[in-house]
Amino acid sequence: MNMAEETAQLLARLGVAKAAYTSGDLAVTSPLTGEEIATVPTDSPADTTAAIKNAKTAFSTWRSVPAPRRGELVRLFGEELRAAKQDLGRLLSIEVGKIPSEGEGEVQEMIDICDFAVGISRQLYGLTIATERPGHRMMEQWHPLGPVGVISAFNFPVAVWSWNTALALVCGDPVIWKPSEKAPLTALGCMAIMARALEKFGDAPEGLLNLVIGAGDIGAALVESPDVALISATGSTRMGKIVGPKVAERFGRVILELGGNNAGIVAPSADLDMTLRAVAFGAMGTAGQRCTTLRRLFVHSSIYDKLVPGLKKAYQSVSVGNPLTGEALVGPLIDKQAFDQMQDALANAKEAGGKVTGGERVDEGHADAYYARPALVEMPKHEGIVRQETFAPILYVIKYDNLEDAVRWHNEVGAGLSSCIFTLDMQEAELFLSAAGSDCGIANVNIATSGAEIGGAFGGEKETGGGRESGSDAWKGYMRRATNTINYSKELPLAQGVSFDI
Ligand code: UN1
Repeated sequence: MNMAEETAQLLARLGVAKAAYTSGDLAVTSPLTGEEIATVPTDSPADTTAAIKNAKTAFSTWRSVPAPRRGELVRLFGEELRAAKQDLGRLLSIEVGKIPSEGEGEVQEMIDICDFAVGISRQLYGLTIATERPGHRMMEQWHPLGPVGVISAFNFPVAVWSWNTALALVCGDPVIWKPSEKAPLTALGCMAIMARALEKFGDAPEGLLNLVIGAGDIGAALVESPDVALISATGSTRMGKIVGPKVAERFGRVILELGGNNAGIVAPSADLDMTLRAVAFGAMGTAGQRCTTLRRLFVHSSIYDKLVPGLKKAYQSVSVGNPLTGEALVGPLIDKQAFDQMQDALANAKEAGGKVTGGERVDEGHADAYYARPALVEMPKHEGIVRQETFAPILYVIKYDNLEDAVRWHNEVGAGLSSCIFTLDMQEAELFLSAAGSDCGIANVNIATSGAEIGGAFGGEKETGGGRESGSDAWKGYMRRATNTINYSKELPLAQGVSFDI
């Protein structure tokens, strides 16, 4: 069976109608081999406007469904995902090149957020607030916000949608999803899985969940519509710089999850064996294509020669190739453009005095598939290309002598997503986590930057966009807060002691 046939079989098993992947104008290729695996019909801006209208209508009823009942839909979706985990995971491997455990891991992340959101559906708490006026009560309520536009990227094509969707649904908001054009098949799979949950649920309004597939004009229709209360967008900082101001212009709300130039510090007391394994997954896992991928490593000079040779060996020996036909830990880059950007960055680093291990193309016998050996680059200084995110498996390594320098370099980049320190010294660990330490949305000790659990709020500062998704109280981003003051007395005392007797 060739890959197109397997893809068709998986999509059919997931419940996607044949016309949705056989009769379209958008060709979908697999990065594993570069071959075409499906064609998908695309939507127009007018289709997007229609989807927004449907979502708006759905909102008028969904917002009044009790939140725990809304949670029931998410619970059913989680059940359906459990049943479809293997098929959707496999489709993820084919469509975006993930190794099987990461493909299934992404689906597990979806299941986890469903469980989390079901719990949250009974915990949309507001505060009771002490009032200064006698015979009064003050409280806050959280109400549904409105339709949510989700714009997702190729690298976590379904998990990021599910973080947003599971929370949006329990919060009372319909969703319109624009997936990456590089990953429409897994999106179709998700909608088919959701359709089964909707059927079991019974009385959800039409237009609660919408999918629009296409290019930037579709995204623009979402971003510009005053009926889309919240835009949750994941992708490059360049994209965020366009989306952010456009939504701000109409006073819409955004959750932006943009670039990361994530770094780690390896201190003298670090457990080097553990550090090596953590760095290997953080920097080479998912072929360096996570927004949380470890991209810079500051290693104390006293242990540099103990850690870096071992790391180089790991870079030289890690298995790179098609993860579905072999045991590779590093799959392909998404496309030629990603490979070219990686090569440009490496050339640039070499010019600046960088010593490169790896980085070359690995021939898997497919002209249009781009496998690259991850690159470890020893850099003399924290300057130039090191300060830019390249969405590829490149790890820049730099020696440091005192922690203040390392923390300063750490924070000296545009993005502020994820960070880590490897140390057994609690003073160093606490300093790194303190207000004067890492400036990122995620800061870890003795684990690397990627692979966050859904229970924590996910997102980052500065050019990462400032949004928070997934766990903790990220649900508040999908609701509006109303402060209510109730006078149950027979008097009318004014706040701040103001008198206004007429
Ligand atoms: C992303 O790359 O957009 O922390 C999300 C992680 C995953 C999510 C990454 N849980 O690496």
